[in-house]
Amino acid sequence: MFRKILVANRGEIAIRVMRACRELGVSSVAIYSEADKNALFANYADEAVFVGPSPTSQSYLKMENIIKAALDTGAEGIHPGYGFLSENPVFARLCEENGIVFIGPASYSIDAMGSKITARQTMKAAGVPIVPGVEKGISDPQEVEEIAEQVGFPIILKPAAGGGGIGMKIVDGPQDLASALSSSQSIARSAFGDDTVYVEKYLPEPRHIEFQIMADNRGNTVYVSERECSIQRRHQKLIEESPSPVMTPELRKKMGDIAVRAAKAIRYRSAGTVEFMYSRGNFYFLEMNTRLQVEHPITEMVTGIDLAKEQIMVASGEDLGFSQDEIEIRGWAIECRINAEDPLRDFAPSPGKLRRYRSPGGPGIRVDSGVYTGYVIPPYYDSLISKLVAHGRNRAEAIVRMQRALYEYIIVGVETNIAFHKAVLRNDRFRQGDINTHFIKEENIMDDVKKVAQEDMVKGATLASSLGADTRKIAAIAAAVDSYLSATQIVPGNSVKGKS
Ligand code: MV4
Repeated sequence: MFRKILVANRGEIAIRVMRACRELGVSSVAIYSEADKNALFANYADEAVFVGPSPTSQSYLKMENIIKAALDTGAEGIHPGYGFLSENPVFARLCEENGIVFIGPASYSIDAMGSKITARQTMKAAGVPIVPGVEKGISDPQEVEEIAEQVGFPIILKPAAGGGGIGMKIVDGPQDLASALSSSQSIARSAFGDDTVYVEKYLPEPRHIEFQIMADNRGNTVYVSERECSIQRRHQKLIEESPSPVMTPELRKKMGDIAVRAAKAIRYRSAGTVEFMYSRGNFYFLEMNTRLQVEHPITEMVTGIDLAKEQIMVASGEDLGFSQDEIEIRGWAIECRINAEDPLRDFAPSPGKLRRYRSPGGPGIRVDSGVYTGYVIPPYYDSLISKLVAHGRNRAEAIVRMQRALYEYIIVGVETNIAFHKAVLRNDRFRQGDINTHFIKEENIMDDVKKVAQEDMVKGATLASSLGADTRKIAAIAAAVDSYLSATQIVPGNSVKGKS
């Protein structure tokens, strides 16, 4: 086992990994930027190394500084968390070259999943079902049209070097092909420096279901249940749950075995996630993420497996601590990503000082966060305040527990997306588990977000009044809120337009 690990990340995931280190008796080293000098994670670690005068995310991308920090402190391993350098094969190789263990997969595996086209080729060769389409870059509209005639419209164009939906174009017929292709290529060129685009059959109303993989150095590879991540807005996941409402034991085994086959095809080691698109009873490989994901806590809550500790143990050379048959799913877990964003202003980031912060607790609640009362959320990084996780015996109990936890959450000083989560959790279709990746638009969730915000405001004013606060002031606040909300008209497409 390692004596010391450097965590090359920030915020909640840095603390999450440091907690795993502490439980394993491993000393932890934080790296921090100017903007994070008062952050909780930097103070939680046993040691902290300043790596960035620049208060931007560049500090967490400067490979040489991070390697130097590890060598100077004697850290034998580096855990990259998610984002930043977590899926950068150059960094993984740099660690290896400096005799530092990259706590994740071998750089070969990261390379293999880096390009969406080579990933599709590799998966197809391994017998993993992929979406009908082609496994090479296309640049000629005529060629795209021939493929579309084969697989049938609608099709979707995807940048090979991309991800997260950037540059994707859904094409309903030949008349839109040429313009869609050139648009997708130019977005890919500017966003990824590579205009290679490939084609897939467009799947109607797909669900995003992903399988957690855990593998050791000797090839022991298991799937650690699945997660449903269909509640997403502009490709940003907002609510995830495990297990998936659509899963059956038979389908779980079928998809899980395919996910293991995908991992073995690239000699995977460590924690990873195989993403599938599920549509009308069929499932298809979408991509594989070669990192520990944001939403890993829901898997930990239903299986009892500590994925961050398993990653560290496997990276230190130990075999997996369990076999496939020993993995059991107990109950249900839901995660809400609590972001400092204003849902009434098109989810605009809302950095700033947390004047008051009190996180929920009680039965079945886990809060992974890196903030505290008085902390200033910087504008340079993602807007994640916390991951609020609720576990129950079944989905209904997990939902009502999450609603109770959201009611308890006190965050004063920045806007948050809590009203969004309340709106989804009270939606009948959501409560029936009938969701897909277009759910937010199909259910006009944003209209209900406004109602939730107004209800909360009235409840707050009523409570304040019953506690003896000055009712005149409350009336003035309520009037001001009303005029603000009426000024922000929610229009289709979730864009919020103030009155001209
Ligand atoms: C798809 C798809 C339908 N058919 N692929 C890929 C990235 C992921 N975040 C969403 N992606 C999709 N891939 C096929 N063959 C539907 C989605 C998708 C989506 C695509 C474009 C615009 C918005 C979307 C929202 C959810 C899912």
